[in-house]
Formats: sequence, C-alpha cells, structure tokens
Amino acid sequence: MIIHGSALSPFTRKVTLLAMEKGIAFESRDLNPYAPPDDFEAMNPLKRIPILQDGKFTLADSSAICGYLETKYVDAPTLYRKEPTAYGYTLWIEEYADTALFTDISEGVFRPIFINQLLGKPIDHAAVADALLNALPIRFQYLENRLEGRTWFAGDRLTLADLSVYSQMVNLLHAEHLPSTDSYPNLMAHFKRIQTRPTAEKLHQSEIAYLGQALKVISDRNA
Ligand SMILES: N[C@@H](CCC(=O)N[C@@H](CS)C(=O)NCC(=O)O)C(=O)O
Repeated sequence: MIIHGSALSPFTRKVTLLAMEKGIAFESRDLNPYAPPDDFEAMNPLKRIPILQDGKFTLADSSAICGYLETKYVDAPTLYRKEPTAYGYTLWIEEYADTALFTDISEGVFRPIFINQLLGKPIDHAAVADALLNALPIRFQYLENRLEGRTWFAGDRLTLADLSVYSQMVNLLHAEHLPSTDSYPNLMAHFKRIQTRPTAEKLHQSEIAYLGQALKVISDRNA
C-alpha cells in the first residue's frame, strides 16, 4: 500500500493519519504536484494529491481513499460512526474542513508564505493578513461553536471529522499562525487533543524534517 503525496499537504496528512489510526501498514511516497511524474494524470485526471496505490488498484481523492480504507479494514478501529446523525456530521465536518478551511488556510496563509518562497516569489503579506483578519475568524468560530460541550466533532469518539479539521490546522502551525486559546478555547483544546496522540506526534516529526529541508532550500537561495 503506497500513499503518494506531500508531507505538507493537508489532504495527504488526513489520509496518512487515518491509515495510522487504523494501524494499516503503508509506505509514504513523495509526489510534488507542481513537479509531477509523467504518469500523474493517469493516476488522477484532476492532477491532485493524495493518491493511493494498493497493488494494481489506484484511487485518488482523500475522501474516497479514507472511505476505501475504512471499508477494506473492517476489523481495524473505525473512524466513522454508525449512528446516522454522527455519521452525517462526520462527513459534513470533513467537507467543511476540505473546502472552506482548506481555502482560507492553504490559499490564504500557507501558500502566500511557503509556496511563494519556494517558487522564488516574495511573501504575500496582504493576502495573509486578509485571511487572518477577515476569513479565518468565521471558520474558527463555527468550529468553536460546534465543539461547545463536546470532546469530538461527531459522536463520542475520534472520527475522520476530527482528523480532517486537525489536518488543515497543522498548516497554520507550520506557518506560526495558529489562533489563540483565549479566542477559541474549544477548538484549540481539540487541536491539542489530536496533536498529542502518538500517531500525530510521529507524523509531525517527519513533517518538521521535511519543512526544515524546504526552508534550507529557501535560505540557500536567498544567501
Ligand atoms: N479533494 C481533493 C483535494 C486534493 C488537493 O487539492 N490537493 C492539493 C495539495 S494539498 C493538490 O494536489 N494541489 C495541486 C494543484 O492545485 O495543482 C482531496 O480531498 O484529495
């Protein structure tokens, strides 16, 4: 089982964490969508990561991959819920994280800082300020309210909803723009709850190493 993706991609992170939480054996293979291999389009016509390769079977899209892994490994811990409202909320919060949160974090903060620099462009401070001041507070407040009186986003234990939100928020951690605990106590307690799980801690170490190399490329270029 191979997960093709990038260490700093929130969708790759989501799939990787789900596989780790389920105890599935897999190999992570770096695939940079901005410098892709020749067979990228054959693997995913939408030319996005992550992509799962399970023997001869290839599957794109993080949500499809998570559903596939959940269904294939029935005896492993589940990351979905059977109860209809909790199941529905798992999918809804995953969708919220994958669309609105992704847009405002990755396009609003992460890309204007890191991808710009990797491409040799200056940091777009105006875009970052706009996302932090105008777009993200609305996203955070919704999630903060959803967590009122709850430990997890859907039902009474960890689901894909929690991994999806966390996976997007980690890019704010890398960018040093996580929101404050004072402003969003429920959301930040939830973030810490996932961050301190052995799976997330292990994955974070490998991301830090990857980010360190990327930052070195930038600083060598600017030297
Ligand atoms: N809905 C897709 C989104 C995947 C996605 O947007 N991946 C980004 C990396 S985080 C990508 O491949 N971007 C390449 C591009 O925009 O050209 C999923 O859940 O897998």
